[in-house]
Amino acid sequence: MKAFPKSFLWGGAIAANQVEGAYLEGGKGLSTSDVQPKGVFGDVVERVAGDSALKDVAIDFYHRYPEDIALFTEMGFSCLRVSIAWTRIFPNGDEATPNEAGLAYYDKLFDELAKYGITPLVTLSHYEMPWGLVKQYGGWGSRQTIGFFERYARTVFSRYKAKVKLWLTFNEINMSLHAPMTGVGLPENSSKEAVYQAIHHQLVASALAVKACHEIIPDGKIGNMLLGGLMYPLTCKPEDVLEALQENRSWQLFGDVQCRGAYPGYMLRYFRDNGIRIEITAADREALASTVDFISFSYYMTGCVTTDKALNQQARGNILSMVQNPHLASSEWGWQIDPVGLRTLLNMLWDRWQKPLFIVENGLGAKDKVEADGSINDDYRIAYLNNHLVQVREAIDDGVEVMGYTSWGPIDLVSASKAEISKRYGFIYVDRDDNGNGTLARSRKKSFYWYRDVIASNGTIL
Ligand code: BGP
Repeated sequence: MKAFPKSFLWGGAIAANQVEGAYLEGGKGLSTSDVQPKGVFGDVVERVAGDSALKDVAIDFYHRYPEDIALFTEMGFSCLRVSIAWTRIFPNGDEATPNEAGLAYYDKLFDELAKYGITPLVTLSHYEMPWGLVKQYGGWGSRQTIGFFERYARTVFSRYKAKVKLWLTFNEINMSLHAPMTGVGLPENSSKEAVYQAIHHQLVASALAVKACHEIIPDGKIGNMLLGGLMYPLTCKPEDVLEALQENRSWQLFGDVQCRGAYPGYMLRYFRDNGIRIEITAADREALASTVDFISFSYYMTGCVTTDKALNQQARGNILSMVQNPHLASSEWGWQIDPVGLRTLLNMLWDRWQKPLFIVENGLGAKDKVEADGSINDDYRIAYLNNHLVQVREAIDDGVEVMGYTSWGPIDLVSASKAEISKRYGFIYVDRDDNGNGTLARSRKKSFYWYRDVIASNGTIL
């Protein structure tokens, strides 16, 4: 393959609640993720200190980050996507002053990355928010949460402005629509109107974070983060094509607001047709005008839609359901594998928004087998990643501006949907099972050496 652009960032992506553990250390407060021991799409259970769910320790990145960053360095990472746990900085969410121990922790983490010349890409909120804000204020259902989030964002921008230049607001913000508790801290059975109002608050907060970042870190860049849920029409029947357009708009909506600074006409029609009344103030409209510098997204799979309900053989992602594509194979979890779709999506998003794109999640969740000699021959993972990266290179040739690629879970971590570790994404194996047994020792899989060579060759070995 032709080499990738010289400035292309190569690395991996992790999230605080899936790797750190230490869920009550350093003054941290409980987050929504901490009260969802069965996964961030699962039920909420009140927690008490000392519960030993898998997530409470996760892979102990909180303590072991120097060892893990050394391994990422060995693979040649130029970028690591991490998230800050909001509850390490504001444990309940509404404090007047931040928690110094939490701030100091991320200082050490960013210093460690700087030591190896790894650029941090930092998500402000990855599938979690302070549980205190949910209990006391109703999460993003409350306008007050906008102010609490803005204070948190301004605090971390001011603290890390010399260390972090690349930021993301909310992870997969479009999932707020499908998983209210995870996204906006609302009960799962909330009305559409309540969910869209909460989403509106989150979109305003995202825009205020963009504005704050531009003020505090003038040489920084801040992007949004979408689940890139590309849907195809199952047939060429015009109704199916229209259905696919609408389905894609259900997530593009978020990007439209974040990139263009206002709600698109199709959404206003949807609100009208469904009797949904959202409170949008003049100040909100002014805030939304602060648009992102770049777009980031996750990409794992594609699906099909049709108006023909009889054809609804369901394929599933984390929480999205869709019709099976007869031309695609699936992962062990039923996620339909579609490398070409990544090229299509990159082109689609570039055509739509004309802003640089960053693929901040992509990867294959699979069960790995440790051989008697300790080796792990994950050729399936290598094939998946190789085929997707080939399509990224094609898209760059198509003229799409792609800033970089961070594969999901470069080290095994706790799955967001299942709260299990046996669904592994890593180049680095972590010795821990779904019951929390294991030494937490790290070891290199076959894909570790492959990814190292891909990065060293800037993609030419693909
Ligand atoms: C994305 C989330 C990640 C991650 C990934 C894989 O939706 O942003 O947090 O977990 O999906 O999903 P899972 O962990 O369920 O396999």
